[in-house]
Amino acid sequence: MALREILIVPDPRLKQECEPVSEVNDEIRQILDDMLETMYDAPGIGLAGPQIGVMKRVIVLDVSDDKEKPAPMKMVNPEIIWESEDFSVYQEGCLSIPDQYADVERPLEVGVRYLDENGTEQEIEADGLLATCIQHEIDHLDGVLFTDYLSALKRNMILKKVMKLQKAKKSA
Ligand code: K1U
Ligand code: ZN
Repeated sequence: MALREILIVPDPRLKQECEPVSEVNDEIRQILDDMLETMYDAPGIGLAGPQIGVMKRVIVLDVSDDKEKPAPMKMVNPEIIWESEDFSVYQEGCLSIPDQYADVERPLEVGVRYLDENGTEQEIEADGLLATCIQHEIDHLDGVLFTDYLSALKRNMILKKVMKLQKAKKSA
C-alpha cells in the first residue's frame, strides 16, 4: 500500500468527469487500498479517485467513529439509484479544500448500486452521515465540489482562503 498526494483546489482535475471502470482487476484493487491508506492518514471519512489524480469512478469511505471497529467501504462505479424526498443539512469539509467547512443540504437517504472489490454488484440503502459522504464522493467523480452548492461569493472566498493558506504553507 502507498500514500498518495491529495490534490488541492484549484487543480483542474478536481473539476473533470471521471471514466467508468471497465474491469475490477488488481490495478483497481491497488488503487482502492492506496486510497483507504491515504484517507485514514489525512485523516478523512471519504476519498474519491480524482482527489489523488486517478480519473476513474472509484471511492472509499469509513464513517465509523473512533470508538467503533473500522468499517472501510470500497465502491467502483457507484451510482445513486433513488433518493429520499426528505433532506438533511450537514457541515461538510473536503480534503481537497483544507480547513474550510460549510452547510450543504442533500437527500437524507439514498440507494446506491456499485461494484465491490471483487467486481460483484452490490446495492445498499444509506442514511445520515454515510448518505451525505457517499453523495459528496460521487459528486467528486462528476467534477462537483461541495462549494458548488454555495453562492459564488462564498465559493470564491473559500477558494481565495485556501490559495493563501497553501502559499503560506509552501513558503514556511
Ligand atoms: O471527500 C473528501 O474530501 C473527504 C471528506 C468527506 C466528507 C466530510 C464531511 C461531509 C461529507 C464528506 C472528509 O473526510 S473531510 C474531513 C472530515 O470530515 C473528518 C476528518 C477527521 C475526522 C472526522 C471527519
Ligand atoms: Zn471532498
